[in-house]
Amino acid sequence: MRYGAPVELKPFLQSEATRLGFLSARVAATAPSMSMGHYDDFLAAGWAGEMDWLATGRDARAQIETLLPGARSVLVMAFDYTRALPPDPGGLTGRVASYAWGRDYHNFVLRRVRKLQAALRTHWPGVGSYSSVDSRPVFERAWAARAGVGFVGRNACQILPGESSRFFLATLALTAELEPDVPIEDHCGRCRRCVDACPTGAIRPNGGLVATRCISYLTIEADAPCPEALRPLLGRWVFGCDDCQDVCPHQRERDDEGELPTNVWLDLPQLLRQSDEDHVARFLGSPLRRAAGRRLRRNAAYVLGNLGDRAALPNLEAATREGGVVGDAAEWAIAQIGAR
Ligand code: B12
Ligand code: SF4
Ligand code: SF4
Repeated sequence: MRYGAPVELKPFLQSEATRLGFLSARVAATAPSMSMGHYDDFLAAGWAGEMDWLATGRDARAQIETLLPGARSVLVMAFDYTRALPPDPGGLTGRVASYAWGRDYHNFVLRRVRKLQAALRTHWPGVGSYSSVDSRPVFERAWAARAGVGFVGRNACQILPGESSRFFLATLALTAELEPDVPIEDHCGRCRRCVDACPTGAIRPNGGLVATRCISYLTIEADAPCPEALRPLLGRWVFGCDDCQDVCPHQRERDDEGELPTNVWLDLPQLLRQSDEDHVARFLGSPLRRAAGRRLRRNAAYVLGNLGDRAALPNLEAATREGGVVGDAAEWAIAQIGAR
């Protein structure tokens, strides 16, 4: 058999993936091995910042066979999360990036991949598999690019031309050799909208993201205080950022039907007063739980400083007593408000 697996396996997996709600499911071959040039340059430039797990997981990303011995193919799936932005309530609120609204995608996307794995085990018990949704050392965007799920946008996102980049990636490495799909060509052309729109200048005009300048890194991943020069540029982002996707022409109209998503606009004084325990209880089952309580309190203080409203002063003054990164952020915010 040409591809070393029953020819029906690929269409079976693709139709199951569609039935499970995935927008796209395409195949990449594991050979030749993954080119790690961009990744190594990224690490060498120090753009991983505090995300040391990007360095420790580097070799597994280069050789998926270390995660699944005998891996021959990777099925790469896209799960759409496009939703319309609910109206801005104004006042002392901060905005959350759309990928983190509502329930935690790590759970509901992975659950679907596990169902696909169960179907695979039932019908093809001899085929080994290894799944990943964001939290394992798999080079997901590179597999997606190789499978042609989307093209690599200048903003570093995988983008389905004319459709969206608002989708999660899920991968299923397989020991079966499936017919690979082909990559899709660049669709950025001479567009530079994301480069111009990025508040912190994190997107390099010729590609590559300085992650340590990205608001998503600064608000979610970094424990350290945000460099002072970047704090005003956070604007109202309290968790993640969508600016480089919002301006991209490859976004279709967002569906605003159905229930309004939760955790879109957060009340900042409430966030600032929230203890670590309250944080864990409130954001159970939400991606917001990933940022420790103190990171969200710190971010809330930065955004309050940017809003410049004196009504925030009592909460900020109380937050200075916490000291550390939160106290520092609260003092900075008070000075910002005073300067106005
Ligand atoms: C670390 C990480 C981050 C970091 C660093 C992001 C980055 N660009 O490296 C931070 C915290 C900043 C981040 C932010 C976001 N992330 Co993130 N993140 C990851 C994670 C865990 C690893 C990414 C990684 O390996 N980075 C290292 C660099 C080298 O890799 P890369 O960007 O993936 O590289 C590709 C391209 O950028 C390109 N490239 C890299 N360098 C260069 C240089 C040149 C010159 C050229 C031409 C190309 C090029 O080649 C690579 C292969 O295609 C993945 C999940 C995973 N396990 O892979 C999710 C993942 C990439 N993130 C995701 C999401 C949703 C986001 C945010 C949109 C969240 C938000 N709204 O705040 C932002 C988007 C920011 C952006 N513009 O990229 C999705 C992306 C889905 C998609 N459609 O692309 C992923 C795949 C998670 C998932 N399973 O869905 N993220
Ligand atoms: S997510 Fe925001 S800060 Fe990060 S690259 Fe995109 S626009 Fe810039
Ligand atoms: S905004 Fe323009 S340059 Fe940036 S990713 Fe979209 S198409 Fe490419």
